[in-house]
Amino acid sequence: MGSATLRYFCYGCLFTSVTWTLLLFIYFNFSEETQSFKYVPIKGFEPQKPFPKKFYPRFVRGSVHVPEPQHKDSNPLGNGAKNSVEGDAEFSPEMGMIFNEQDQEVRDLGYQKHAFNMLISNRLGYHRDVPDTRDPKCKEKSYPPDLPHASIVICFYNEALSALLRTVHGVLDRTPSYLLHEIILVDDNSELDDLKEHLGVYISKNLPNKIKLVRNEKREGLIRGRMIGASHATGKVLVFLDSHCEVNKLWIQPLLTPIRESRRTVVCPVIDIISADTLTYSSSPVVRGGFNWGLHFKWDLVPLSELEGPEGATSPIKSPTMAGGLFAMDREYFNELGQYDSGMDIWGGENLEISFRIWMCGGKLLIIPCSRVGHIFRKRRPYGSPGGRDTMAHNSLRLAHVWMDDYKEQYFALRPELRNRSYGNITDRVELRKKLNCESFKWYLDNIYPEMQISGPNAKPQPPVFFNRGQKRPKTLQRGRFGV
Ligand code: LR7
Ligand code: MN
Repeated sequence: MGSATLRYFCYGCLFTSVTWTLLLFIYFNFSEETQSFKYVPIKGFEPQKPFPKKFYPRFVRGSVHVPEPQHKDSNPLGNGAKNSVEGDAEFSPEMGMIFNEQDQEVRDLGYQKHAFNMLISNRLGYHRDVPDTRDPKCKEKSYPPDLPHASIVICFYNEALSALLRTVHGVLDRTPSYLLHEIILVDDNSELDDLKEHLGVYISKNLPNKIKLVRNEKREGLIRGRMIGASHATGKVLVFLDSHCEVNKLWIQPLLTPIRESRRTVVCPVIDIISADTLTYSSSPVVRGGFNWGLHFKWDLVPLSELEGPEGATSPIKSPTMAGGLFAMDREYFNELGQYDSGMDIWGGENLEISFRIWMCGGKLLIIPCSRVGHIFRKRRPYGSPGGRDTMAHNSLRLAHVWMDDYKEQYFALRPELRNRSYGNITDRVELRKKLNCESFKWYLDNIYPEMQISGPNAKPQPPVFFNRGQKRPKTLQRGRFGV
C-alpha cells in the first residue's frame, strides 16, 4: 500500500515536471521573435539571425548587467565610449534580453507603435558601425573630387527616436562633410512625446547647424512631406531617406557620381536589410524594381544584359521602378520634373508614379550596387491614415489615370471596384505630362519593362529574358513581397 502511494506520488511529480518543461519550452521558443522575416526584399532571402532564440529570456527579475548602448569612439559629440560591432558576427546576444519590467514595456510598446524591436534599437544607441556589404570590387573604385553636395531629406511620422537619430548620426558619421550640405528632418505632425520638445532640444544642443527640423502643422503624409522638405533644401542634389535607415560605408559618392555626369539620372542605393526583430544589418542581393498590375512594387532579378559591362556586377543597373524611400536626384531636376503629385495622400503609389515619370519624360533610373543603405523592414505598417482611408488605392488611381493610358484597364481588371471611385482633380498632372512632352505608357513598357506580362487585347508576345547564373527562377520573385 505504502509503496503504491509512493509510486503514484513519483508519477505525479514526473508528470508535473514534464508539463512545466513543455510549457516553458513553448513560452521561450514561440515568442514574437520567432516569426519569420516576411518583409525582406526577396522572399526566402532571410537576414542572418545573430543568435538562437532560446537565448531570449522574456522576463528576469533582479539586477543583471544591462549592455550599454553601442557608441563610436570617433563620435564628434563624445556622448559614448564603446565602439560598436564590425559585422554581424560580433553582435551581442545580450542585446535583446529582458532584465526587468521596464525592458518588457519598451519591447512591447516598440512592437505595438513601431512594429520593430525598440528595446534593441534603444540599446544600440545613435551610432553603430555596420558590416561593409559592398562587392569587394567596389573598393577599387574612385570617385571625382568635385561631386555636387547633397541635402538629405528625412520625413518622419511617429518614428522611434533611437531609429530616427541613428539615421541622422549614421549620415553624419559616414558622409564626408563637404558633400553633406544639410539634413532636413520633416516632422509630419507626430504625436509621440519624445519627438516634440526633446527632439528639438537634442538637435539644437548636440547637432551641427546643418541639421534642420521642419514641423508640419498637420499630417501631410510622406509625399507632401517630402515636397515640403525639398522646398527648404538648398543643396545641389536631394537625397531622400526613410527615418529608419543606416547608411553604409562610402554610400554617397557612388550616388552623386552619375548625377554629376548627367543631371537627369536618378539613382537608388541597394537597400540592405535591418531585421525588425534583432536590428541585425545584413546584405541584400542586387535586384531591380518592377511592379505588377495591382500597382504594387516588386523586386525582379537583373537581366544578364545589365551585368555584362566591363564593371560587371558593380556597374549601375537600369531599373524600371524604385522602391520609393531611398533615392538621390538633382534638386532642380526634381522641380522641373514635377516633384510629386501633391494630390497623393499619406503612403503608397508615389514610388511608381515618379518611376514612370522619370523614364517616360526623358530621365533615367539606376540602382547603384556600390552604394548601400540599410532599412528596417517591419512586419506591418504601424500607423494608419486619417479616417482609415485606403491611400494606396487613391494614389494608385491618380497615377493610373495620369500615366498609364489604356493600360489602366489592366489595373481595373484586378480592382474592378475602383473603376468608378473618385480620385480628385488631376488636371495639373495631365498638363505636366504634356508640358514635359513625355512618351506613352506603351513606350515605357516596350523599352523599359518588356518583361511585363500583358493580358487581354493589348497582349503581346514576350521577349526572352535571361537572368544571372546562380539566381533563383523568376517565379520565386513574383511571390516576393515588398516590405513595409
Ligand atoms: O504619414 C506619414 N508621414 C511620414 O512622414 C507616413 C510616413 N511618413 C514617413 C515615415 O516615418 C518614413 O520615414 O515616411 C517614411 C516612409 O514611410 P514607411 O517607412 O512607413 O514606408 P515603407 O518603408 O513601408 O514603404 C515604402 O513605400 C512607401 C510608399 O509610399 C514609400 O515610398 C517609402 O519610402 C518606401 N520605403 C522604402 O522604399 C524603403 C525600402 C523598402 C524596400 C524595399
Ligand atoms: Mn520605411
